[in-house]
Amino acid sequence: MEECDYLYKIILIGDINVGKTSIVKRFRDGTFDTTYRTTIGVDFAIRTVEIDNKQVKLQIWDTSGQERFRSITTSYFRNAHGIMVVYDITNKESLEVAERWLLDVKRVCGDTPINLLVGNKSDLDSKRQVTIEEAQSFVSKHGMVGPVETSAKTSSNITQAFYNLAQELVQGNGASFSNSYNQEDSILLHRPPPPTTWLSCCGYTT
Ligand code: G3D
Ligand code: MG
Repeated sequence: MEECDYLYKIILIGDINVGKTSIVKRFRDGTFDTTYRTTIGVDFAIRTVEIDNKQVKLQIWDTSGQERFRSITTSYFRNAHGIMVVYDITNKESLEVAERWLLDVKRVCGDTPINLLVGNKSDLDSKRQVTIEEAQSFVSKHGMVGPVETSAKTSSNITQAFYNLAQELVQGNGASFSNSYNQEDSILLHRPPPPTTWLSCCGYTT
């Protein structure tokens, strides 16, 4: 089995329709499509990246922004190392919703996870409602990292956003693979990858 140096649990949170599923799909498969279904509760992706010569495995949880899944979703925050708080740069209200999710994270996890603010749909700059300065002040107010503006549609900054978060986690001396991998913490609504890939540490890269 291939070795990996770190494993981090990363959760994407934010309002419905900001592009969380599209971001995960773009990062995992390198594609953007408009035909997939609405996220039911929580979905799952995994990818290994190299940071400072270390193999860093990211276990990425894509949550639904729908209120009716809120209690399920918050149960996933437990043991998260990194959170991507996603809003849509063309929708000011989505930043306010992001703040509510962030407060949920703080309630469940305290200050343990590193929170990265991600403003998605940067390709729609002409419809922008949230300036980069507003995003920066949100970051300062909540002790986050970022902001990073992404577009799942054009792929702009998607990889960068995950690398930024992974880098922060590695530099923050995050948990090692053996310490952080606890399948007991997972409640799966969608099945994870098949067992052969699930069981191999860094073997599953797409
Ligand atoms: P969610 O998982 O946060 O609910 P989705 O969001 O990934 O399901 O995306 C919601 C809608 O926004 C989708 O449009 C999707 O195509 C679109 N979208 C996601 N990311 C981007 C982006 O970076 N730029 C643009 N222009 N659109 C994006 P539909 O029309 O299928 O509802
Ligand atoms: Mg979704």
